[in-house]
Amino acid sequence: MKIHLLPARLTAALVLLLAGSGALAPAARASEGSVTAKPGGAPIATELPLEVAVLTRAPNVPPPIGRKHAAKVVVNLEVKEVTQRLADGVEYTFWTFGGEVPGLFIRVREGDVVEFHLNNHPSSKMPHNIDLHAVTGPGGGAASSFTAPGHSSQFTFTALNSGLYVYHCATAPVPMHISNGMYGLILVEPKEGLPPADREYYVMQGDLYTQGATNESGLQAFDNVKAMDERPTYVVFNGSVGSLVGDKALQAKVGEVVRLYFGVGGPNLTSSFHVIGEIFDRVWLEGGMKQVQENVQTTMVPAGGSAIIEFKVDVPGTFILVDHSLSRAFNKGALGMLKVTGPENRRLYSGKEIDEVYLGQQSAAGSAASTREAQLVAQKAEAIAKNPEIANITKDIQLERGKKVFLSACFACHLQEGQGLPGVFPPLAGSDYLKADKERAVRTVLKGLSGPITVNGKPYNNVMPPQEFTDDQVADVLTYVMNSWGNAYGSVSADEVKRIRRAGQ
Ligand code: HEC
Ligand SMILES: [Cu+2]
Repeated sequence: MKIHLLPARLTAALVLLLAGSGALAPAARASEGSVTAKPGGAPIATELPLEVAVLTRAPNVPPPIGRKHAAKVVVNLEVKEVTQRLADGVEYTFWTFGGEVPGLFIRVREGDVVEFHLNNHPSSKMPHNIDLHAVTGPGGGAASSFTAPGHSSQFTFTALNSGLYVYHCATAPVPMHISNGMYGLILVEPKEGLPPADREYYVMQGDLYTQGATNESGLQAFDNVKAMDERPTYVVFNGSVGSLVGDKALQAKVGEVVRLYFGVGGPNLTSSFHVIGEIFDRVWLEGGMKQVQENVQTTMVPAGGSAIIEFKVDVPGTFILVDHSLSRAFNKGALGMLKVTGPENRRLYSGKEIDEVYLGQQSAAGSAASTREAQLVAQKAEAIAKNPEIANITKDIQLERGKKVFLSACFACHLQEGQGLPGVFPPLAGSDYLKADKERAVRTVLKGLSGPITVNGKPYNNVMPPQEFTDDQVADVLTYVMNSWGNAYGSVSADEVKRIRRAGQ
């Protein structure tokens, strides 16, 4: 890690300061070709042939480089904040390098000059940057890449050292940015290249901290207390539970050499990486190029570290990728599959598929059951919503839940009886502005509100910050507000909030 051990706020200020000064990492030590650094952050001048990097989504890896000379490689990486599936019935707002967790795989050659463009999508709510462990220079590029939503940053570095390197966001609070999905791998191939392999795959492990318990349904928010205590609710491969299971399993044929580029984003846990039923023929330890260990059962990969793992598959069947700290695999999601097809070899192994009993709820049957359960829960919710008697009780529960949310946030400004403060905070009780437009009220809570408005004939021109709540909580609090202090303005459902949230992204 190239992050200074400073309090979060100071680090952010530092990063901003460095970004502002446009200081370029002194990474431009000439290695090959004519490479010179100009002062003041100007791009590194070079006569090298130009190439645009092919970036791939996990579990795919860009093709081997094949070049015998250095090149100037342009990398375009876009940061996007996206809400998507974390587990069956569970959604999470991921922050991503390229719309994917892990971030897109980058492949260059030792000695290449890399011109890096980090683009932060206009819909992002947060600024982000990038620290590539392959960079020699302050913050691994973080100092030159702090990028506000709708902006782009550019910096250039020379890939001096070959190896498999982690990259990650280094914007404060750093553990939150990483946990939310902001990590990936960059492979710097040695000049002579790597030995050929029949299959190359990209797998990365990360730990997530949700406010709800493991598998609690709905859109889940980040839980900072669990993160500080290093008590993850999920530990996953490639961004979600089941990302490498069933028809998304990795594939190979008997006799092929499989190579895994494995990394750990963390932010906190190390991985005891193991493939059930295989022995790693070779492991490039810690992602370095010199130490290649043979016949490894489990390789230890640190947070912010990597390993290159290679093995020939000799018999058909399903091989299970795990973090051998097994509660993480069997209860929190760190489990994937490699399906090998081809002829049996009875001399090596007598046959019989890996046991469903061994895999339990993580087996194909188990994961089908979770999917079915999520469907049934959705059906039940729909049936309940249609039954008027249950609907009334449901609404009462919603009002009580909404009141709790109101008392935890809104009442600080709008006051206990929703009466507001003349000229400063508009009233919610009897508000014609609230009554007029339900969707606008949802957007107000999700995104905040500023600028001149008129409520009950009186002008207000102040700022309401966005409120960080789940879809359920937003629906509950607005339903409460719309049915309290004499208001009778109808109700809001979590589905409506979800739709409006999506539309606004
Ligand atoms: C930090 C203070 C603050 C908090 C907390 C706050 N608001 Fe507001 N709210 C405001 C201000 C200020 C405005 C007016 C903004 C403007 O002038 O453009 C406003 C406007 C509104 C409006 C539209 C105007 C109206 O009176 O109908 C609604 C609805 C609303 N807030 C609901 C909520 C809800 C629900 C919560 C809690 C989830 C909440 N607010 C939390 C300050 C706050
Ligand atoms: Cu970030």
